[in-house]
Amino acid sequence: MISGIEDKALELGFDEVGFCQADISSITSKNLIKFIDKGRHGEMKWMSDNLDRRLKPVNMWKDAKSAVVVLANYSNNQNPLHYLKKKNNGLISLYAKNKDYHKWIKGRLKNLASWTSSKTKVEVKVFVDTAPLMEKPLAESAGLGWIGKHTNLISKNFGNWTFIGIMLLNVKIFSRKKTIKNSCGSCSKCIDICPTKAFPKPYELDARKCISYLTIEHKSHIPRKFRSLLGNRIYGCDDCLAICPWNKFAKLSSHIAFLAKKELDNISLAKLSSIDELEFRKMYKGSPIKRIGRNQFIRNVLIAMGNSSSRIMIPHVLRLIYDNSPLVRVAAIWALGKLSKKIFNFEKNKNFRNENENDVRNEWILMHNELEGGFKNK
Ligand code: B12
Ligand code: SF4
Ligand code: SF4
Repeated sequence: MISGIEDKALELGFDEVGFCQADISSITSKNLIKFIDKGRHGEMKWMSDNLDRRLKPVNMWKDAKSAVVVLANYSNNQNPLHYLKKKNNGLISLYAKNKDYHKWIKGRLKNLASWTSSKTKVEVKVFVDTAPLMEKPLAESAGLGWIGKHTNLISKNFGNWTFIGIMLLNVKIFSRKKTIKNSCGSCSKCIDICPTKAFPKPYELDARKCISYLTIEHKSHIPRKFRSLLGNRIYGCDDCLAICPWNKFAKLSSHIAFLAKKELDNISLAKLSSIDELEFRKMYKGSPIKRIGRNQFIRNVLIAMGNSSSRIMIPHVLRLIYDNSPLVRVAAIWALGKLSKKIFNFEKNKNFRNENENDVRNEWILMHNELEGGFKNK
């Protein structure tokens, strides 16, 4: 049965397949509890809401006995670190430069599930990302790689650029691959490069500080202390993955769905800042970016504009001071303050009095204080 499932999964397009018990170690479960207790999941309330189910696969499906773990390689052969210097362009993380991987993986896993049930009497359930399952520890147990100090799975076939998907079975099958020894050694490149110091310790991440969380999962204003550190990253972050020396094993993905789509890659911030709701939905149809919505996306774009030190951004930022969304207005005020103190002061005098939203009024005050110290509330 194992080789049948493996062959079918590879035929469906997955790049690597492994098998393991549908269980995670008690240390892993304890670490997840510590992560939640410390509040490191931030606004991702779904992580604490379904904690019980997340702790063990059997808590989600009592008949689960083993797991088929699949990897999909999404390497673009690009080094995202090079794009950090292009400050007038928005940097989207590698995984989001084309189609939404959830759909890609789920479709194929469902196919694999139907095939497995039709060929055997086995019951199956499929999962990718959104389900309360700890995918990385399962992939590690299935012998597909090791969890590095940056907390992601590293594959000796594909480096850092893989997605994980899981299919649970109600029968016992055992891994044919040996677990892979952790090969991080004394390296600490991922910890050192992190712009927001999001790793309290190696192998531990405080999601609240991670740019991936701040730009994607965090729905309200980005805390002021992180804004400058975002640079031009407007959706996700790849720094800790990109610096990892094990990317020497990365190879170009064979899946067109994951290769960078030209019109989504490296786009001018000025151009992005002008898109409205309709254009946003059209532009990011089928991409994971669509899920954050236009306002949150423009919030991220504005923070990057503020970090660009480029005065050509000013007219675009100015227009967004009058946007309907307070989320956008706050980011626009911040960006304007970063780009021109003179124009900021002029606009503040014009707009502060008419602003009804407390968060936005507060941003005028805080930015003013940052630029001058003290604020006259006229
Ligand atoms: C929540 C989540 C996030 C959060 C938190 C990330 C994280 N490291 O947990 C945020 C939004 C920040 C995020 C970011 C990213 N994510 Co994400 N994410 C998830 C999700 C949904 C759950 C992960 C989870 O359970 N985290 C909870 C903590 C406890 O887990 P952990 O870090 O793995 O914890 C282990 C150790 O770090 C350690 N530990 C953790 N905390 C503590 C605390 C103490 C005190 C101790 C001692 C130990 C310890 O023990 C744990 C068990 O081994 C998974 C999908 C899934 N269902 O598994 C995808 C997933 C992990 N993400 C993925 C990706 C691709 C990313 C990004 C690269 C996207 C991007 N480019 O922006 C970044 C990478 C950032 C990073 N360095 O991790 C992939 C990773 C694939 C791979 N090869 O590993 C996954 C598996 C999705 C998928 N289906 O492919 N993600
Ligand atoms: S994804 Fe970026 S912000 Fe998040 S931990 Fe890695 S380097 Fe830090
Ligand atoms: S950069 Fe170094 S420490 Fe970090 S995951 Fe890669 S090998 Fe491990």
